[in-house]
Amino acid sequence: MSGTRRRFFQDAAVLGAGFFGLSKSLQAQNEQSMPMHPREAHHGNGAATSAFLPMITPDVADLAHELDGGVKVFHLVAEPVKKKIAPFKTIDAWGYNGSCPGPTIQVQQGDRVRVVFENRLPESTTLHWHGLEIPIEQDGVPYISQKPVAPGEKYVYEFTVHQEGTFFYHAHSAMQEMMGQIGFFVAHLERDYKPRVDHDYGLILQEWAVLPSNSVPNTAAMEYNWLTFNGVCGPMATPLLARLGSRVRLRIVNLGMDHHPIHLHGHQFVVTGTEGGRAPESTWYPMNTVLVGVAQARVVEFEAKYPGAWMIHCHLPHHMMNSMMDLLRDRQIETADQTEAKAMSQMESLARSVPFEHVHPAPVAPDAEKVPGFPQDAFMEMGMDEVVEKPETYGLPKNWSAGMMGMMTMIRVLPEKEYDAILARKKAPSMQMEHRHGS
Ligand SMILES: [Cu+2]
Repeated sequence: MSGTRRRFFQDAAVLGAGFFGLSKSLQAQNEQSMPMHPREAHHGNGAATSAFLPMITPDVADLAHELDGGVKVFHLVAEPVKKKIAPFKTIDAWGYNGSCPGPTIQVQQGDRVRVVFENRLPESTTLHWHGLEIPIEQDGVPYISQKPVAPGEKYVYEFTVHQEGTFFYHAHSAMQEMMGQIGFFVAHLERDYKPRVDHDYGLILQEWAVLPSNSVPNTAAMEYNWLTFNGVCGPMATPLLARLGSRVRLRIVNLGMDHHPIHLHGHQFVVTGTEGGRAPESTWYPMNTVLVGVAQARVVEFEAKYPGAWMIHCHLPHHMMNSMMDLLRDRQIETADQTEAKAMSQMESLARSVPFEHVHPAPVAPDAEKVPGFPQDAFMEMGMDEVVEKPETYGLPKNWSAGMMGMMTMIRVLPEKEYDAILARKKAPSMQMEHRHGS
């Protein structure tokens, strides 16, 4: 794309924002005079030097690129990945470059992109560029647009990205998709939209059917017992961070069998984009739950107005839990009737057998087992703060991890000092250790 054409798109975007956008952009300019440095939190290496604000994919790395003339060259390798999705569950997923989901690719609108793809899977595969308007030879559909890439073979994709927005790459084979073969492909504007955001985060929604004592996902299943954001369940998902008063963008994509209503606590957001790019501001209206359907991207933005640790989670009840059945291992479920005392004691012993130190912080009534239906969540809620400790969890209330399960993470809206304290811990991980030993 020529510079003139690119400028036209940017001008159109700013004009399209209208009066509301104008006042917001003035406000954003004022915010810029405040010491806000969200870029310092970014650990990606592919796009960190660009003018646009890179997206952060918590728990997933960015894919670095090299330049060949004007072409950004990426290397992607499809391969099996041992993936720890919860402290007590590691699965045999398939992904890219040792990562599941695959590493995040970030480019700029107008870029020429080359992806040197290598297949180290035991079967043939391709790479599809979901949502991108590219020539048919680059579409990555086996037999239709190309020959399947055989095990051990390489294939080179190359195209110009004339769109902006939230896209993704995935294998174009149903079972491989359900083995985990997806990654972000984000195309940025040269400068951000107005109002500009201070934080930009990406979440990939996936679901897994893995039987107890098994590590291989059942890709033919219709029911799922493990639900992940960026390949990890709560409480392993790394909390998102936002400075109090900042504007946050969340990009959410779904490649699974179910649609996920993603809910944000304590704030209202607007949907500013889909898998097709930016939505006009006239279409924005306040909400706090957005249904992210299969193959869709939903981009939401909000002002982080209220300090606290605010949940972001799928609201389907079965997607808000981890599979306790895994703790059964080689034992059998003796009864499915929860009113039986035997079932209750089994669940309790199950919960106690988790192979690391944890607590069940919520009290139960002395005669709980006399109440039909008990237990429900009593032994599901496991405090394991130390097991999942990292700089981003610093300062959370004791036993916070007992409230996090399944497709669940949080955004911590933090006043200046607390935000900076966590940033300091991210830069010097040893501080985290000192804290643990000192307390
Ligand atoms: Cu869900």
